[in-house]
Amino acid sequence: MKRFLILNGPNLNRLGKREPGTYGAQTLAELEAMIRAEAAALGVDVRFCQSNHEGVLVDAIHEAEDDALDGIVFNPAAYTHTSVALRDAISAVKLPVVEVHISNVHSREEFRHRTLTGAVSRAVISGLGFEGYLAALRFLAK
Ligand code: CA2
Repeated sequence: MKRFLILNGPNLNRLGKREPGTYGAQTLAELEAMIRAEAAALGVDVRFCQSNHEGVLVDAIHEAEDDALDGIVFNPAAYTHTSVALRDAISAVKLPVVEVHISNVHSREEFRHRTLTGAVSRAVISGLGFEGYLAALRFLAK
């Protein structure tokens, strides 16, 4: 059975609590339940990690490779636009990473248009809401 890491970056633990206009009204727990249901339908295994700390996210990427997972669905959140460390971590592993953003970063502030991590990811999905995570998982599961 293929195995995937669903990795979420800073502040995404606050989903559903503020800014519903940008990120929707559903919580991280509800997002994870949706992904679990999709994984069951696809016949794949998923594990989840959310952290507000850059180094923890770097370690999670390395561990996914060490554990021979088959890919990562990654929303680096604000680190998307700033983190050379996360970009290097993605480059340092062989497994495919699909970057997901709930909002369309290209229709927002200019500082969100640049994605350091997306440039070294297999693909970037932005603006499909929670559906983006499911689309990424479906792609990786093929
Ligand atoms: O659209 C996305 O998924 C983002 O990765 C979300 C990040 C943002 O910095 C990126 O530019 C785009 C922010 C996540 C913050 O999540 C919150 C959730 C609820 C309330 C406040 C923030």
